[in-house]
Amino acid sequence: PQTVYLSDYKPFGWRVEDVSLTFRLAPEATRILSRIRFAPDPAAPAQDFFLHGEDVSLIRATIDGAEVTPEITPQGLRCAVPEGAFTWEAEVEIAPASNTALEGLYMSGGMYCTQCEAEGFRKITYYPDRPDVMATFSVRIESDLPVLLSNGNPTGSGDGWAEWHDPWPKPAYLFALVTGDLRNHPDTFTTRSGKEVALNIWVRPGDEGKCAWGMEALKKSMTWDEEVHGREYDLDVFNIVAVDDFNMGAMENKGLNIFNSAAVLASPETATDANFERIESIIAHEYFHNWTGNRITCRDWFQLCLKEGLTVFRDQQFTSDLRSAAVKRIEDVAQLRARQFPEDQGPLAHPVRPESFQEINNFYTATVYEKGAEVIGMLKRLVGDEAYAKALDLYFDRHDGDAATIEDWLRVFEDATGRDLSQFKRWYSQAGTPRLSVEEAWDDGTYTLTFTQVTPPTPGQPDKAPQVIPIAVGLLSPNGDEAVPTRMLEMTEGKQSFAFEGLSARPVPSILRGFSAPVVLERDVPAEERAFLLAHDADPFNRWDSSRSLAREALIAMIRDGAEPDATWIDALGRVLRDETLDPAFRALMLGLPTQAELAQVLHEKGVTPDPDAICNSTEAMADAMAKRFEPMLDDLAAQAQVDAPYAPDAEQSGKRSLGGAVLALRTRLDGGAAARAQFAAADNMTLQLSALTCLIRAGEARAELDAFHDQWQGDRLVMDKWFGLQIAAADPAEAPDRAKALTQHPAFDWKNPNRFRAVLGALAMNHAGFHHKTGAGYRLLADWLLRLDPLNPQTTARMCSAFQTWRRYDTGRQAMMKEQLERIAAKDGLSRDTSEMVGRILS
Ligand code: DPP
Ligand code: ZN
Repeated sequence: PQTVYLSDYKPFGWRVEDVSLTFRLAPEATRILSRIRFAPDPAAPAQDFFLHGEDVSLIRATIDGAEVTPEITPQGLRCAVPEGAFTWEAEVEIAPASNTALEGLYMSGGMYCTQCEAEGFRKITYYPDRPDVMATFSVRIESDLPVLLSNGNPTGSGDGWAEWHDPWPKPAYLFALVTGDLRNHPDTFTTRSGKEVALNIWVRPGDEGKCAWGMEALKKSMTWDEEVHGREYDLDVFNIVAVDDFNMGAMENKGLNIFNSAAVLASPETATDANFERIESIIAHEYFHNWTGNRITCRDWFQLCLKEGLTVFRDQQFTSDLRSAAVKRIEDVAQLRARQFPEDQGPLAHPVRPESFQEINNFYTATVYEKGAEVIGMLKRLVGDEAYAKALDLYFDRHDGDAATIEDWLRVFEDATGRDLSQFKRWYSQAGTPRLSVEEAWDDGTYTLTFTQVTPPTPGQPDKAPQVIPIAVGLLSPNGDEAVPTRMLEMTEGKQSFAFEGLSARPVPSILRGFSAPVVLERDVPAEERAFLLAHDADPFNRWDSSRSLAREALIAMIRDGAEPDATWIDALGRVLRDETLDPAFRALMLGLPTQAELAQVLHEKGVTPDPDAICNSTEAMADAMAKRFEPMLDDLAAQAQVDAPYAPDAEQSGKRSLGGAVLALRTRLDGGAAARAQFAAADNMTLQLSALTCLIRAGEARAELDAFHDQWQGDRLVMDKWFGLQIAAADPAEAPDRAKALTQHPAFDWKNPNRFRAVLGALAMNHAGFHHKTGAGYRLLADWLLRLDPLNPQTTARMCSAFQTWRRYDTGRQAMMKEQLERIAAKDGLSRDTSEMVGRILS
């Protein structure tokens, strides 16, 4: 396969003035007529006229009305063209019903839908399918299905047809079309300049009752972007469609967002609090793309983080404004450490702005998205909130309508603030997680912190230069008061000291408050000092992190040295739990132990080979010790977690329910499942039902409840995904591979549906000790299914190969077994470009 390099970027050579498309839809033979006006790009004239096109049959093509015979390749076509402007017309045929890759135009549950990001439009017709070619689109859809949707505003419709026009120039990856027998959940929104926008959520018949939350989230997002960034919506209508078969979460097509149904449909009976929160943030994310992504798009796919990092950062801010900022930050950092750190410290490590790829779909990663958002957070911390707002205004002013680059983005900040960001830019070009170590000195009223940063080598990048690291530090007095409030230290060198003067006593430092930079902080902090910070730190993130670190260290001592659970930490945690002034959601987070994968990650960072069974056993023993120790206060905590009002998925109620869930998990270790069984029987919402079921599965006591749950929910696809996933994710590791294997034989295991496939095989990969079962059964099962899915759906297959990315850190026996499976996949004839790139990188 061919490798594409950032450094090879060249403009297309023509501008596209206008595109008009006619779709005559039929499952096996859809005809698409295109009429495209091309004009030479005076800034970048080119010789070679090449249009992308894959899996499309050309019926005929004309230039200015005269028939032409282009040279067709598997990637597209080449054609001789006139010197000036010209009109290209083509008729092609495609087969949406046979499109199992879910990229381009495909069918799902009787409806037609599209997914064009990143390079799916070329499977619809011949076109310069690159984000820097922007054009206005007019679309005519001919079909006898009742609902016919495309981008922009509706311009006409009649029996069996509809027409749409999108006045905003856009790249082809934002094109969308949906046709089906759909039901509508309508609403309206009036923008602050008084324009009325029709809002619709379109779903399959029967799902109408699951749209209200998504609609509320959409209206909140529209208001937030007006209030915070002055960004208004710019069309007469905003459509969202829920689709069952979808490779990702959702897609920000202009005026026609298409969502995985799991990322939009919710009702209290069928969705958990966590589902509701996730839906709210994905709706916001896709809506925010209207400005950061659509009005300002990316010049090429290497700039993906320009829209994704920024839009994730925006949706994170939205959630922290609507809910609890402290809780949101803790959740985001926990996710970053769980998903991005392993990527950044393994064979798949790549810069936030990658410099080469074979298949761009493999770069929709935690690094581009989540680390990309962290980089923007750092920029905001370094320049300050006011300058950040000013720079964003300038970005929207200067680049509206552009296909922009990271250089453009940074120049806006340089121009708005006068700062030189050339060193900051290394965050975009250097892969790997910097490690930050700290030494402290105390001398006569002056306290000095000396930091050293080291970024380990990553594939293709043996040497790293120092990065700018904003380090938020506060100092506590011995009595726990804030002696020096949070100060943003700006580290620019490999080793650098910062002094705090005029202190009356040696302080205790709280370092990297709010997780001010995506680094690993390496500091051997005495347990008493962590316990002190756990009790007194004014920064909620660091308070949580102190507890997390204590738990981590206690668990590592158990895993490595067979130590007993650390009673000192458990007692310190108990004092926090008893503090009723603290948000229940925060207390629930404090009760959560590090995941087993995180412990494996930390052991690896310490140079220790992780033993999945020991990690699992120690975690169990720790949770048992916590349950015993906290037993006297469980009743009180459960009472504080009680919700008396009607169900609402807001921050307050969901915080209480998550504390209640954590308490129930502890209680189940003491009562054999009695309380969980009662909660399961009485539950009138999915959060309570599922938290009870999880406890029972972990206790090995869930047979009857799993059957009851199945019977109750077998008609609901999204709830059945939970039924499949949970009994694997929460299974006893010794049984997880067999359980997963048995479920792949279940009649409802529709493996061609990405949600169902992930529910089973993804859940197996999430059961750390189960996936790493010493027989290798977990590895074999996953590889079997990846091999089976690859010819149908390369994108989802490739994404799930990352379960193997940490293979080198385990013992030689497990390494050999994982390697064998990876090599078995790599050796498969006709393996997709997606999967072959992923497996190749993982093995390299
Ligand atoms: N651009 C989509 C999103 O992140 C993913 N295809 O919203
Ligand atoms: Zn996005």
